[in-house]
Amino acid sequence: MPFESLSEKLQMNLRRVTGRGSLTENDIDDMMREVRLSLLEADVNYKVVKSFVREVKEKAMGQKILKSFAPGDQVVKVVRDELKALMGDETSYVKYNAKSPSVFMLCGLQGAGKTTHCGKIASYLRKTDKKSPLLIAADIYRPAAIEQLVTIGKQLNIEVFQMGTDVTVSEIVTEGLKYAKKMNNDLVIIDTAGRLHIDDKLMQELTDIVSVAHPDEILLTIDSMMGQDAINVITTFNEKLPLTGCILTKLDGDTRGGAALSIRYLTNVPIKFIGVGEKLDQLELFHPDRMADRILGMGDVVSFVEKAEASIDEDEATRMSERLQSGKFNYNDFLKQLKWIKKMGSLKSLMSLIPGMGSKLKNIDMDDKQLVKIECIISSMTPQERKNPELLKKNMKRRTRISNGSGRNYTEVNGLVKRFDEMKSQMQKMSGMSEQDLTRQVKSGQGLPARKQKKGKGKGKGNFRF
Ligand SMILES: Nc1nc2c(ncn2[C@@H]2O[C@H](COP(=O)(O)OP(=O)(O)OP(=O)(O)O)[C@@H](O)[C@H]2O)c(=O)[nH]1
Ligand SMILES: [Mg+2]
Repeated sequence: MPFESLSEKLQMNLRRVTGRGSLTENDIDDMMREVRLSLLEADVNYKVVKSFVREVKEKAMGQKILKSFAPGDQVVKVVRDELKALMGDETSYVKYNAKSPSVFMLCGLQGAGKTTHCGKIASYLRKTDKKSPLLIAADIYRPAAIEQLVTIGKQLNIEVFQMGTDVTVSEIVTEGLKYAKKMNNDLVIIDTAGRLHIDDKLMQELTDIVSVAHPDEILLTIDSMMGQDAINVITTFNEKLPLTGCILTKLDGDTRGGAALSIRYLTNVPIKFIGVGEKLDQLELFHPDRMADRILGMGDVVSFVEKAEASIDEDEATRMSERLQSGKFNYNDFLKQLKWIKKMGSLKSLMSLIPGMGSKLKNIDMDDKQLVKIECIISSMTPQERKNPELLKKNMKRRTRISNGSGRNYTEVNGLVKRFDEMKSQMQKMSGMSEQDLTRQVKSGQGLPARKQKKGKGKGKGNFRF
């Protein structure tokens, strides 16, 4: 698997910061030093690495992130987003001609995968876009090349147009296009000859085909095993031919994958497809976002941050965090937190993103039924009571009224008030506590706040109950 080693190393470095409630510039510097090394080892071009590291640092050091909730997780997301940006941000799809047929031409060095990918792409687009493709065999230097394309055509049940090896490629393409019109093929894919090195004769031939066929797509196949040399090949081809994209082949091999991360940034040629095996269905559209996720393998963290960003207003979150720390936290804030949690979906894993809770309460269990109960009880409080939790302390009359109004029994209301107070004071304490202190506290059996100690249950993680 390409990227395996890169992926492992990046994850190892990033896992160190995930879930962290606070990050310093030094932490980010240390992390980025390691990230830089991992990228260079994966054969990513040094210019690309340099720019990548600069961008990530700049964004990660931003006050907005350092001061936000779950800064560690947000840094992971910055890394993901920048990886994606390196690879072109958006998926780049093939473009068809309004006039039929659309013409695609594949070119590239010897053995890069042109002939195979003519078949793969034809079959892919027949399936996804209901195209009716015709393949043109324009590699006249090896008789075997034509046979290879014909065999692929037979396997896929796609017609191959060929005129042998005794005519010029321009003639073959001209006749092939006429044939496609006659047969109502709306997509023509031209297979061309490869060379060991780029030479003028090859380039001239390709230019001839371009002037005859006016291709809508000129796709360069690049063997991903080439590593950094790929950049030179693309640049040279692109000087002579207006490339519309490239196909990165053999990504299933033991390539380190660096080319995938360097091509777009250095050549501005988008990667449109990736070849992931010898079989004719082993072709994928290239999606920068999915590739970034595949490399990083930390979709969990990234999607938390995205969900949290979507459902929590950042200024509101900062205000909430300050209220918590200053002890002004009331039932309104609490209810707001619960609503955020609900909006975010899955509960337990998202606790760490709630402002003020940080990663410290990650291991607390709270089930969704509890939430509904709590919401009921708080909704039956008067606005004054919600704003000022003190009013409920030692006030049986108010609690009875709330119990009647919410349909929850008196003990439950009592429980909520008690736990709320405990939690509030514990959170205040914790906000000044380091992660180590907290671990020590949990290990020593003191437990986490608002936790009912039950022997043998939850392995010391505690249940968050009201
Ligand atoms: N593993 C793997 N092998 C591939 C892939 N694409 C092509 N190949 C293999 O690579 C070899 C060369 O592929 P071709 O399609 O013949 O390459 P070409 O560019 O047409 O080669 P020439 O016509 O000789 O220039 C074949 O054995 C293919 O099966 C891929 O994505 N993964
Ligand atoms: Mg070939």
